[in-house]
Amino acid sequence: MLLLAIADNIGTITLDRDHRRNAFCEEMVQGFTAALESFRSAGVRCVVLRAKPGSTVWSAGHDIDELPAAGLDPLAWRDPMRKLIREIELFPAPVIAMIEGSVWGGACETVFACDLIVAASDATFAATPARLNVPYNVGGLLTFLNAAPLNIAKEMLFTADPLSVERLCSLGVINKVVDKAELEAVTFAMAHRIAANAPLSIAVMKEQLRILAGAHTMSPEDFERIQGLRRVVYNSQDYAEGIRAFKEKRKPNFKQFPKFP
Ligand code: LCV
Ligand code: LCV
Repeated sequence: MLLLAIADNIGTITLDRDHRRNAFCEEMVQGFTAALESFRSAGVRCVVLRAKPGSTVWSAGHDIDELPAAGLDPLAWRDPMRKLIREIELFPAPVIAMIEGSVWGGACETVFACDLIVAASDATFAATPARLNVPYNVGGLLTFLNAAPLNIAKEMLFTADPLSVERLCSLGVINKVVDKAELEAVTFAMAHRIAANAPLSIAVMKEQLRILAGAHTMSPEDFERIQGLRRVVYNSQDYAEGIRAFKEKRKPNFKQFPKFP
């Protein structure tokens, strides 16, 4: 499900699960963990995360077939995508997301959790919890908030519409947008620049920025209220309907409305 390579202190992970549009399943995430471990032992100084050249879908996000039935938190701490995002954030060298094609759902957050994003000009990002009636989790929403202005995060999350990388780059969400023909050259040039600098200083600054970006206070009461509200969603009929509709390849018919202030 992943192709790995190391050259010039740069580790490359290529998503290779075309038949499921590179949806992230548990087995794929286990492969990520092993790959990053091998990169760490090899002293890799920069990681490039990419899809195969010419991909029209970079990743379809969380593997919907692995979402739990109603009643269980679909994005709990041990969920594979949550684990993947933590691994990217904790890896002691920069991870550059090299994007071509469309990016969906949890894959948007995965890319936003990377340190740098270089995208081909035809790429798009679509956040999809509202399309499936999934109650995104607090840490995940913070990743969106650290990547995009609040109103852009809301537009992505509430409309579930694909946003162009041109627009996201103009908003500072994406580092560089290039013609597809230059995507590899520009990405790896940046990776080489990083690999030529001091790995220790970069690793420590990356960890400091992770801690600073996550430094938000929240009262235990607020956290418990959020978890209670999320439970209403993943316990709902509409949660089951969202997943069923995807599997039946039809538009979901959401009927439920919030009964909380
Ligand atoms: C499992 C899939 C998937 C998939 N899982 O090809 O962010 S949250 O909260 O929403 C979070 C829970 C999350 O990330 O949920 C996943 C959100 N992702 C999506 O909503 C994208 C769902 N996929 C699509 O809209 C289409 O597959 C795209 C537009 C990505 C590609 O369309 P295309 O016509 O090229 P198919 O739809 O025909 O997909 C090929 C096969 O991959 C499966 C899909 O069911 C199909 O399987 P079959 O060949 O068995 O029919 N597939 C696609 N995405 N996320 N399976
Ligand atoms: C002492 C100097 C310096 C200098 N200190 O003229 O941000 S952090 O964490 O990195 C932080 C710790 C920090 O700010 O570190 C300093 C970072 N600065 C740099 O890396 C820039 C170093 N300097 C240069 O790259 C060049 O000096 C520039 C491009 C600024 C100017 O080049 P130019 O050819 O015009 P010289 O390099 O010939 O410098 C003239 C004299 O000033 C000294 C330099 O060693 C030289 O001394 P000598 O004439 O004795 O050879 N010098 C320059 N910068 N930051 N000394």
